[in-house]
Amino acid sequence: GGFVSRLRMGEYYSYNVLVTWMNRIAEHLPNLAQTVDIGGTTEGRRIIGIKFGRDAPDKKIVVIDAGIHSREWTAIHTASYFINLIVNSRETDSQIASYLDHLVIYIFPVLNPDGYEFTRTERTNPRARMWRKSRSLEDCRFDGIENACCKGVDLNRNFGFRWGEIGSSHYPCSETYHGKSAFSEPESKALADFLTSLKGRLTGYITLHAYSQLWIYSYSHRKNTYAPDIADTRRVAEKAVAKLSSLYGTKFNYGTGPEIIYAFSGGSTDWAKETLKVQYSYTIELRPTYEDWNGFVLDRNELVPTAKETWEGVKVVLDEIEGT
Ligand code: ING
Ligand code: ZN
Repeated sequence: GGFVSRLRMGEYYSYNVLVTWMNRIAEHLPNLAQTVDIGGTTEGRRIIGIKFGRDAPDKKIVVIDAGIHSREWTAIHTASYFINLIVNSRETDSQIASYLDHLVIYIFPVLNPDGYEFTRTERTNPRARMWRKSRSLEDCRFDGIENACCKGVDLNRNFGFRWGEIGSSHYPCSETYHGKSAFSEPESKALADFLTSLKGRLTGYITLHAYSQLWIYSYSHRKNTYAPDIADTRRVAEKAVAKLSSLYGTKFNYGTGPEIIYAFSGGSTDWAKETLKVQYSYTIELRPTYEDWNGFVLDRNELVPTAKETWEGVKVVLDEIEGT
């Protein structure tokens, strides 16, 4: 059959299907896209993303990722939706055409493919769908009763800014285990090394999570601690959530972690802001609100609207970067 760049949206796909799809896009549209491999995972998978836009030394770069937490399938769907939209609307949507002319955009739909495949395929453990961490090999620590050993590191607690300070755990069996040391995990190290290689041109870094309807900026380890350009960061966040709401009325809060959800450290966006001085470094928590008890499992008919409204917000950031 012919080349089909369009993936049917509103559904979940295996990591293999997503990678095969990205490779086909790159193969058939070499002037539009290339795939990138930033490193391997604990279980030996490759972390693959797609790069849009012709590279040039003066072009600003935006990186969007999802799936650092495996159970957050809606984020993975949203990143896939962005890829699908860029590929299939590039000739009909002048705004997307303009982004492709002026920017370089990387999208990594699944940063933690080991965890994602575990949530998809593990049948004997009924809690596997709710797995958040990587699938790193067991670490052990005495918990007061016994030497407790567990697999998996919370990759969004493993980055090297204020690592282990707050909102994470040194117990390997915890959901928010921060790992043995900063960047002890191949997945977080791969992303950090990749982002570092873009230094100077990396102007936007957006990581998609679920859930709580939040637009989070730096810094999240302590209240009233900001980067010097906080006024601009806040202005763009406010604008983005307003634009996002305009589609279906979905309300997002914006602020730092301790302002709107909880203090935590070792996440990717604070590290990118502090170490790489990324102008727009945002963590987005998609639908639903935190009041939903089972927000990782979204009704399928909400998947496309979730992605669409998020794209409205992301476009605000892209427009700022394109215009600056
Ligand atoms: N939420 C983020 C987490 O890593 C977060 C929350 C991100 C808080 C950034 C503050 C700053 O815990 C999810 N859903 O993973
Ligand atoms: Zn998350």
